[in-house]
Amino acid sequence: IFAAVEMAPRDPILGLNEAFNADTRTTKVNLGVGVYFNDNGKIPLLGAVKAAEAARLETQPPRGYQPIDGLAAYNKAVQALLFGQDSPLIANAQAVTVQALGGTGALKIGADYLKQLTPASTVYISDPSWENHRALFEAAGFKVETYPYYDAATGGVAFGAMLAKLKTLPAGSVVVLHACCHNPTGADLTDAQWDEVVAACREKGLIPFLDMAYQGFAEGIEPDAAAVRKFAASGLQFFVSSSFSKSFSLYGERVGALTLVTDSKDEAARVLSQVKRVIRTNYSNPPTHGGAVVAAVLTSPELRQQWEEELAAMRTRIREMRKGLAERLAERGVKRDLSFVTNQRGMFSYTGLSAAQVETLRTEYGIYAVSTGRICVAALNSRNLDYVADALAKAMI
Ligand code: PLP
Ligand code: TYF
Repeated sequence: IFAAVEMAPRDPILGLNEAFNADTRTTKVNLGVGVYFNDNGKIPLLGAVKAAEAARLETQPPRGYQPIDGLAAYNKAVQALLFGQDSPLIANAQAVTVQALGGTGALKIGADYLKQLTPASTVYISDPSWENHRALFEAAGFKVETYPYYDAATGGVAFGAMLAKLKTLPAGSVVVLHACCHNPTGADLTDAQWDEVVAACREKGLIPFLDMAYQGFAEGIEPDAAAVRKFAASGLQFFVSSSFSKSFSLYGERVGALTLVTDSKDEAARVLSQVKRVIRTNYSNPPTHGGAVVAAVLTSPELRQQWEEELAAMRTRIREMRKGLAERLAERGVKRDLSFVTNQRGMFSYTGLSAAQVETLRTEYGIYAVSTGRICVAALNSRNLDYVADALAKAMI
């Protein structure tokens, strides 16, 4: 049965890790995968997470099955992060949230459920987008197309072209939107632009699917939820996938959630029953630990405060690295306007480097970036910044 099986291509981002790990140069730098490293180049274990884990293990919790939709306290906390504690959507029980296996798992459950709801729809993702968006929705059976997004000339969003395209889409099209900290470009919409996107979704009868993988990495928990809040206030129905991989530094625990905003409590109950069926036939119910830890942090005033401070520290460090990189590139004679480096938000920057230049960075310097020119700014630190700036400046001049 396996004789004719062909080798599948490696994931363009996760595959880089293997090459990086095999590289023996001590100066190597991994700017490929989207992971936040601290200034010592380590994936942090947040103090709030450590405290919640210690408290949890102390009680030696039994390992029974979770409900199909996961931990209720967790799902409730996710809704408060997305919509704000006082949201009418929460008061009216109009939103359904299920715990999921990371943001990826949330997208997959959402995609599978959408395929049942609206099988003939086409899914539109940004050009460019996180590589896995296309693969996930295609795997769910959808045709996937793109809408214009990135303007290479400005390092910002090609908003006119994006909006014009959205306005041409047939009713019932699914539009995947990055709620903040766009991956891979770091270019986000302004509040006023989000208003126009919400209006276009309403006018054209589109199905918005917001992907929130970096809440807290741009401006803060509340401001980063601006797009989600605008959709929540619009009265439209929509999907949101949440990931806590980065914001809690819990990558391997697979902590995420899928939220569906419906029209009424009654509708929400029916939708939940169907989403549970999708989950049951995928993996039955989610794992316990990660969701329990995140719920414990979010529901304890002290741990929540500690987490917000730790998240702010990650956000601030990324900003400093952006500033440091832009300054060093300018000092090294790069003439191009570098404001895009500091204006782009979240973990990534789109450098404009070609695949060949990225290849040179790897072979000559042991600096790993995605072949599209995306670098993970959150992997820069005070020790590798000069080295990376030297190499990048040579490539950019
Ligand atoms: N969506 C986007 C835009 C991402 O960048 C990521 C990154 O990992 C994900 C979803 C997936 O999140 P997770 O790692 O929690 O599955
Ligand atoms: O874009 C990134 O680097 C992160 C991590 O299939 C990631 O989102 C990359 C690829 C992938 C899953 C996660």
